[in-house]
Amino acid sequence: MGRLLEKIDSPADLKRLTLEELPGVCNELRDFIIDEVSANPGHFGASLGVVELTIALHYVFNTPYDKLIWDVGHQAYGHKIITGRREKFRTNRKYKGISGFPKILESEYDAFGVGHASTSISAALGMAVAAKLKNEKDRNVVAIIGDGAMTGGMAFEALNNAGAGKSNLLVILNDNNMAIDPNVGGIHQYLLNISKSNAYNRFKKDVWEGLGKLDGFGRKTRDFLQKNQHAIKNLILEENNLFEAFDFRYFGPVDGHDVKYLVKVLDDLKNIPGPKLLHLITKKGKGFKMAEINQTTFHSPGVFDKKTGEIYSCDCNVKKAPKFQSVFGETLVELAEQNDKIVGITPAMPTGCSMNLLFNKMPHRAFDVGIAEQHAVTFSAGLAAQDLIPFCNIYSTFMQRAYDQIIHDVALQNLHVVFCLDRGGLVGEDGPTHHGVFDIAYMRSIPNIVVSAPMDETELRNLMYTAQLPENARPFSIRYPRGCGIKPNWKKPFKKIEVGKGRKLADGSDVALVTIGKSGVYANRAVKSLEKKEISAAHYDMRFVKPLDTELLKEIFEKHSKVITIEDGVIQGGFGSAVLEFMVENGYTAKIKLLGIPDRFIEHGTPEELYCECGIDTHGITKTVVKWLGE
Ligand SMILES: Cc1ncc(C[n+]2csc(CCOP(=O)(O)OP(=O)(O)O)c2C)c(N)n1
Repeated sequence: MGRLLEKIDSPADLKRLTLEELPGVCNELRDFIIDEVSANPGHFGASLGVVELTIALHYVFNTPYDKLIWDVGHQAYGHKIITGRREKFRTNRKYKGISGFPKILESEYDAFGVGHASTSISAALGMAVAAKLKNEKDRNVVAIIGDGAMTGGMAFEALNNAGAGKSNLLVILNDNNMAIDPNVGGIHQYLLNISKSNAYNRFKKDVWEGLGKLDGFGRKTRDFLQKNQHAIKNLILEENNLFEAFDFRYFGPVDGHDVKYLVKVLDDLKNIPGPKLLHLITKKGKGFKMAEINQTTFHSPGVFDKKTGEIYSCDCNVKKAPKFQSVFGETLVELAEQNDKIVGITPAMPTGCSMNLLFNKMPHRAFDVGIAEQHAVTFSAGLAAQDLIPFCNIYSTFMQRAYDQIIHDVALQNLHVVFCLDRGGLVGEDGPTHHGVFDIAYMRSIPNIVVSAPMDETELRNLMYTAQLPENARPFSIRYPRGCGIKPNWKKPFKKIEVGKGRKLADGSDVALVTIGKSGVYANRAVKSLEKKEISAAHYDMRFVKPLDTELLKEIFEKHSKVITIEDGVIQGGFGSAVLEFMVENGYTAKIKLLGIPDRFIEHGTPEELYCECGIDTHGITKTVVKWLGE
């Protein structure tokens, strides 16, 4: 580790350095991130892109009294490292280690917990208003938001609100031209245009730098800006500046990799009242060549060689079974080839969910709508209202954003939208902000909708096929987990699955294991390990949470006096609850146990560690059965 960084245990240590030493600290911080993340995987390119900004922010602002709110938070590794977590950083994203995202409970420097995009300006505005109400006039509040996160509606709701309120708030727009995949849409184009516009460069040169030369970006600049608001505003309005239209003062674009210049700029902005937006141009992956070139892959690359950038892939046993994500992507292309009504919609996750396969094959039938889950759902509803069949793929956790749209725009009108909920269940290292554990519960309470979860990739393929058939022209949700399935030979001819029909996978007499989705894989293995203990367990994979297979449930409750439901979603209101409701309503009196995610937030760790913690892996299920039968 570099000699400067090793002495930085808090921002106070950073502040002891001279301005001239800051580029050196940036180099060391960058090297540290490369060393650590190449060996202990996590988000990568985004943190490299904000190294200079991170150093400048903590150098200029009085953190933790001043509040920094990082949008999404995947870019905050540098922030964590210089705010007392350098040593702990080797536990980043590990079970019981520090979180990969800012988290209030982890550090006083983490002003706000994040993980989902586009929340920073709202939260920062809340804090700025609170500071005003509490008469804390000297408190600065800064939101740092990427151009990707800026495509989310919430960011604009907050800009709209903040501009009207005149609160002291600085929004830093970290514009690297990328989300995970290349950024899309009108805002993206607008930002590109302003960063290239001569008028803005002239503004920067004449007004900003010119004044800076006079007084080092100090008091005179501020006085000038305050006195000449009108003139400056006019200069900007000539260009119809979007942020000025929200009553923000716009500054930029500025090179986000010039740390000394950033310090000067931030120092000036600190004392200018009202809502301000500083537009920085940065490069995602800055300083690591492969990450600069291949920005999507190096968003979160896994373990890699820190010299060559070679990625040691393997979060998946490729030889045995493909990822659910690849199965989704390939199946969507196959179905789209057969049915020209099918279109694909993703809110900014084409690579993550593998819809990029459809983008490559049929770009006119695939839509990346930006980080805009609510819009993605209602946009899909519009397509469906005109007789197309949208496959709207949204990660389970991000679908939480679009709950009203599912109800109001899709289900109420009984439109034929196929929701593919990726990353269902415990996702692992991303932790509680990203676990997809609520969807079964939140989907099953909605009328009209089919709620399904395949146990393996063949089932996923067949459910996708089933969902687009004309006879199933209604809202249809298919949730599946991250990672690999279990079947090497999944690509068989499509087979229709009857909606609301489950299946019996094993006969048994001592207990019935009733599962949904991938939990069936663990239960299946548990049945075998129970056999060795001379316990005879039946196993039913229900496939559908809604409509439930009532015939199969009748069989289960008639044959079994002990029933265990297993799901990788929340127990409250989930699949087990549905089975329990059925049991009570139909007068059955079996002893029933509901296994699933308990009523608390599950932290981060490997999926195996977390499934074990919740007792829903093979070992946990086996243990529960043995104990229960022994009671
Ligand atoms: C609501 C929501 N949808 C999707 C994501 C997944 N996601 C994480 S980072 C990211 C891209 C963010 O782009 P940007 O804000 O520009 O930051 P950058 O990575 O480019 O620094 C996306 C889509 C998310 N975190 N939250």
